[in-house]
Amino acid sequence: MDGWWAISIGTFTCAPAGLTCDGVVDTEDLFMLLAAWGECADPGECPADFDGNGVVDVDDLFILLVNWG
Ligand SMILES: [Ca+2]
Repeated sequence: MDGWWAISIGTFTCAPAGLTCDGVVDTEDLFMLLAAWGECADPGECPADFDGNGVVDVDDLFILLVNWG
């Protein structure tokens, strides 16, 4: 489990699971994740797909919630 977690974090220049890059994971990031929910049209341009599996789903939501705050 540590493997995919580290790879996911390594792709970000912001805080882990911080989609707005404002230094905090909050409702704005949650709304961005929900807006991107489902299959990624372009997996290379899918920042809410934290685990990199090509789909924004409950696993990515869990990662966001773990990094909340
Ligand atoms: Ca995913």
